[in-house]
Amino acid sequence: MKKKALIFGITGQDGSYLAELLLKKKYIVHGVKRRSSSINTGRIDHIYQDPHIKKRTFLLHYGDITDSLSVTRLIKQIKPNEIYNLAAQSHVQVSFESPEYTANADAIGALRILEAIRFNNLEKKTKFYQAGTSELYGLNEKIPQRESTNFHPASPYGVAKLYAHWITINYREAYKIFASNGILFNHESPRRGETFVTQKIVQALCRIKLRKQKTLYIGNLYAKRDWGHAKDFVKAMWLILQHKKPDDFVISTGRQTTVKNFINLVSKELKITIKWKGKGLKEKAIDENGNIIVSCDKSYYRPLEVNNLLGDSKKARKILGWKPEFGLKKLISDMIKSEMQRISS
Ligand code: NAP
Ligand code: F7E
Repeated sequence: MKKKALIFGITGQDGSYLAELLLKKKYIVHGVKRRSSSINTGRIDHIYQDPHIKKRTFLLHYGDITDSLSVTRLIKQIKPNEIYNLAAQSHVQVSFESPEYTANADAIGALRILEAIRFNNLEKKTKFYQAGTSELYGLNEKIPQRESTNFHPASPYGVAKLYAHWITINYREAYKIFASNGILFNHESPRRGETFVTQKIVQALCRIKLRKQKTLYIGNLYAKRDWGHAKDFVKAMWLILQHKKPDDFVISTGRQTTVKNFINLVSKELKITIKWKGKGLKEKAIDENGNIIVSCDKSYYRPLEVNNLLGDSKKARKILGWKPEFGLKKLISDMIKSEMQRISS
């Protein structure tokens, strides 16, 4: 019998790569998409339209993680072997502006799924993966951050994910559900949302290269992130649910880069020569002809910043045998290639 997986957040960056991975592994993949006023299936249309994937093995359902009835009904109908909860309001800065919605989706969303597993008596059948985040570490800058590092979230997003992390552990301990947390550090790809910093930088610099845009406006240049490729990270999600017992794992590359250096690397790859001048909000990158290529804009600064993230994924590497295949250079060249194709088409 084929295994059945249910992915909440199938239309997102990770949902789309995870669906591809599970279909390759011969799962029947059910995905939950939410109603939106414009089409939100751009990242998975190629799967749906692929003639090699029989319609019966990739099925989409309407639902919403803030709607208990739809969550419970879908889990009752599908009775999945594995549930991946990737659905979230995933933008840290937006969470300061929509804190209540972020809590409802990102914190209580996890609870709704866990309760639905229990309500439908699926504790022994259904494994649960919760999409945790390095944002849990927040203001704890003691690096590298690992499973035993104290959490100190620094945004409504981080605080909501902290609840989801602990409710996952609580349902594991109280009801013996196979429920695991992945604590994933930043991961990017050509399918990354356009308002996250890596994609924003790649898209802007590609457009500047092609003279379709003049300047990239950016926030804090000195935040440090441990950036990996989403393709590697969805493999870790699957491995976490294949482990013999439920547990929590940090997933990260173990390499750290500043936002400023990410801009330098993308510029170099695109052969845009830039020089940095000024300090603070007046810091700018200027090209050989004196054009301002990058300029700081206060509106992209957050009420509270997470400055220093660097993960130690030794546990996952040792126990799950996971390791990333993509380095930062390959990630950047993938993102640039895909953006250039997108612009030219
Ligand atoms: P993403 O691209 O923003 O995707 C989020 C997904 O959640 C989308 O499919 C979105 O649907 C869906 N969603 C949002 N609100 C929903 C709701 N109320 N009901 C149902 N679905 C809803 O995020 P991602 O980068 O793939 O990340 C996947 C998960 O991992 C998220 O939980 C995120 O918080 C977490 N995470 C991400 C990273 C990272 O660096 N990427 C690191 C650690 C943890 P629409 O397409 O309709 O918006
Ligand atoms: O910001 C700085 C910003 O929005 C990265 C989500 O997937 O990863 C992601 O959260 C850094 C921050 O990602 C701009 O202040 C500067 O320090 O790309 P980001 P994030 O906040 O790290 C974690 C692990 C998740 O779980 C989240 O779901 O870049 N930054 N200038 C900027 N950030 C943005 N977005 N836009 C700027 O213009």
